[in-house]
Amino acid sequence: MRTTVGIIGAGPAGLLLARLLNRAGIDSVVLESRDRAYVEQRQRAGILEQGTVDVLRAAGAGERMDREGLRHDGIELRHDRTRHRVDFPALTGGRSVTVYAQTEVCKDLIALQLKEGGPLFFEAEALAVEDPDGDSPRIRYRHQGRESVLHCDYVVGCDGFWGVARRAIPEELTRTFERAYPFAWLGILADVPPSHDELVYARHDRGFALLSMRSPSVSRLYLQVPDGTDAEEWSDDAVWAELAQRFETDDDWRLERGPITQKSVTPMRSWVHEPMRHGRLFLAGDAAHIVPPAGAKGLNLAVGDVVTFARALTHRRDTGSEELLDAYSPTCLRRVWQAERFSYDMTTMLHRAPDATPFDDRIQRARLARLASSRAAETELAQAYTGFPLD
Ligand code: RFL
Ligand code: PHB
Repeated sequence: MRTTVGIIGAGPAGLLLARLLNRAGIDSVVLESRDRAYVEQRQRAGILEQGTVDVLRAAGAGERMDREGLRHDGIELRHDRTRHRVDFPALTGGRSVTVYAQTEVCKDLIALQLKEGGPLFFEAEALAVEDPDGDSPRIRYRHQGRESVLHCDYVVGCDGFWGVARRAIPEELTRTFERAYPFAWLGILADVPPSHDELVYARHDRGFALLSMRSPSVSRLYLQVPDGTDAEEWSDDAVWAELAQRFETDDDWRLERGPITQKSVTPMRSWVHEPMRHGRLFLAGDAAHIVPPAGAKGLNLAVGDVVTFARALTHRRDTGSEELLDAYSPTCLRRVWQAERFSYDMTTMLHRAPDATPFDDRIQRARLARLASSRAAETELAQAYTGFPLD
């Protein structure tokens, strides 16, 4: 088989890339190792930046998002039983975010790809990328028990943190930057209307908690737990009791409880792989960078990468110029590092490290107090949360 762009991975990065290329008249083939149901049900991100919403809409993938997505004009920061709302449009000249789950983005893009796009193979595992710096790189893959080769003009590794694409880049040409955190998130889905109409990020001496949602009737909540925690260690009652303590306020706000339908633990890391390109192999999304989820940036970064690649390749086709393809890695990395910085700031401001000293606690409180009293500090958070520009 032969194609212009071989895409490894059908997460948000790979699926959106296939859609953008299809709209530009460039053919592609997507190889995904898991089955369709798995990809459509994997619970992950929930927040789309304004720019992500605009991209999905322009790609003709925004119809259900516009109907069912929830526009959010702010978040609440909570600590020491006090509440402070950050008003995004007022601080950013009208920008907001949208609550629309990654599962739904993927379902919409898969349906469009199967209807209008090029081939998308599930249960097709890429084994290796070969000859990435030659004129015609290849993806060796296994599908339905048989090994085959996909010949490409370009390969884009959208295969996430555990993927194989980046292994094709000689180690001596790469550098990775990493920060591991000594805690994780226990995430739950619950059949109960969200207890607040906007997201609540809470700092508490017992640890961080986040109130989010999937719809007007389904809540998504997270608790900071020690690294290595098994979700089964936590009974439903224990989860609700802990959440209630961490969200407690001095007013009459109450946490509504309901049946928990899913429980899982997510480890936390900051990680960047440089460069994001080697010859005709490009990396996009979690294959090249991971952020801790407190900044809600992972999916939005993946979108930024594939928009940058699709533009660069379209420019190459239309003008013959390699200029934008050559700029791919530095262009993406500028935005990636801003998101890394913001995600690190949110994580360290809100989570309690096991070895936190009284000094660290005071600094966290001072950072939160600064946000509640300085428009400049709030503006910085609002701009970063609603999204860094794509260019
Ligand atoms: P994905 O989604 O991991 O997709 C990679 C795909 O590649 C496939 N694959 C292979 N396919 C073929 N051959 C191989 N050898 C393959 N190896 C892997 C995999 O099966 C998979 O389908 O990466 P992508 O597309 O780069 O998307 C990145 C996002 O998924 C990720 O950054 C976000 O989910 C991060 N994230 C959040 N991001 C946000 O923007 N806002 C949020 O609110 C947010 N919350 C979160 C999050 C991530 C979380 N977890 C679980 C890590 C909350 C959580 C709890
Ligand atoms: C989510 O709804 O899953 C979510 C929201 C905000 C975050 C992380 C996750 O910062």
